[in-house]
Amino acid sequence: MTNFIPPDEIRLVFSDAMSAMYRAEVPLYGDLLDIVATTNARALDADPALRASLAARGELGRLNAERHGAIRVGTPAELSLVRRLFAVMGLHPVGYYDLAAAGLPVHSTAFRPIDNDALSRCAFRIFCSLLRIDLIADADLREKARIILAGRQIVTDGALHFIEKFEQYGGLSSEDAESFVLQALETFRWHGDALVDHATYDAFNAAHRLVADIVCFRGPHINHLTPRTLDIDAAQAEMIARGIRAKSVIEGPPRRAAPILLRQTSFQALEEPIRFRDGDGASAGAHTARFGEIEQRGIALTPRGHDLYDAILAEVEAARADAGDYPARLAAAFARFPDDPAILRTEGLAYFHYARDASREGKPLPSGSPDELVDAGLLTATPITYEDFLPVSAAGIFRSNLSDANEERLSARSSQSEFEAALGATCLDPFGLYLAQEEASIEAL
Ligand code: OOG
Ligand code: NI
Repeated sequence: MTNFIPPDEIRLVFSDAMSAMYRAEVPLYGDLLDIVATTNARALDADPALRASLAARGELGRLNAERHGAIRVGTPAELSLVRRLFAVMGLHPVGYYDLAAAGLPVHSTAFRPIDNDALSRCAFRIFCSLLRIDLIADADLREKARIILAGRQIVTDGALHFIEKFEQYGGLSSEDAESFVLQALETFRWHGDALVDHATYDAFNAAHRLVADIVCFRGPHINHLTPRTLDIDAAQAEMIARGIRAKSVIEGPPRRAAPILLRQTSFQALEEPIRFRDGDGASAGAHTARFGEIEQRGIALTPRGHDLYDAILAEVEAARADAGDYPARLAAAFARFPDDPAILRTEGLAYFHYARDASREGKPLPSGSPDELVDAGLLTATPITYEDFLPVSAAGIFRSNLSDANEERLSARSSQSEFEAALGATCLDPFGLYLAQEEASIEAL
């Protein structure tokens, strides 16, 4: 059993297949990919040092490829099933995001590669949300949702067969992997035929647009894909110049010399024709769910750095309603967040990977703290990139794609333990992963 295909390779094939499927289903997404390719090429031309550093890390080849996508599942059984499906392609649950605080009846995790080699081979990941059915206030509607969800099967028999084979033998042959990808793709395909009649759709929609999107269809259609941009401000401006309805504000921190965490924006979800099951026949309707997003990542922050980030973001929260003023307010508020990698490091705000300076190759190092050795020019400290998501940003992305979504906070307890029970696994702690990476680099010295 040595001829298994590495999970990273299965993920690579799967993410390319998802991209092709989504471009065919949502043509405007193809335009977004075009904008990303154009603005990335411009950014590289304008900054030879950036080009050289990306080339050195082998990142130019898949520069414009998708970095993540998102789905929404309806039940604990569905969540644990997709966890097993994603494990076949080397994706594991990291982080817990409670979105009820932002008025969304879901909580989420990110299925992602956990080590650096895997990330550099294929960085694709899936942001996955689970419906909190208890947050549907109306008891009859809640029961109706439960029955509909219990009656659907989101993974094909073929995909299930390969998931079980993977679990039994610890891998898949190349032939099996190829069939698995084709079968797995079916779970995320768009289905224009709703599972419900028009009146039922309207009732779920009135409860929350997200509930209608999750409950009324055959499965968890991929609702967006997200390529990487090297200049999110330029890409956003280009979307607007081309007349694409872009989200009004870029989520996350402002533009900075030393980028931190994650900045994201999207084009707004399209209204698409669907068919309801009405009486003996079908009736026509429309549903708004699918969009395209872009992301730009920066350095991963320590808990201390995150706390400072959250505190500053909270100060400008009220200004979000005014899209024109928001970028300036955001930038002004973040003026007190250090914007120099050396300060981020010495103040313990961000994570770094330490290595011997080229001049010390093969020579022993004197004793001293990593910071002292960096100051002495004996070590280099390279920022570790943030590979996770941000709850406030995620809520902003959700909301801008659910027109007139209910804004009031849902008074639900954050329940990571319930989520993990549904998942059938624990969500890994992102901070733990970054710290382990930093410590391993120091250990190796
Ligand atoms: C997920 C929205 C969150 C992100 O990048 O923060 C997200 C969804 O709309 O299902 O994808
Ligand atoms: Ni996203």
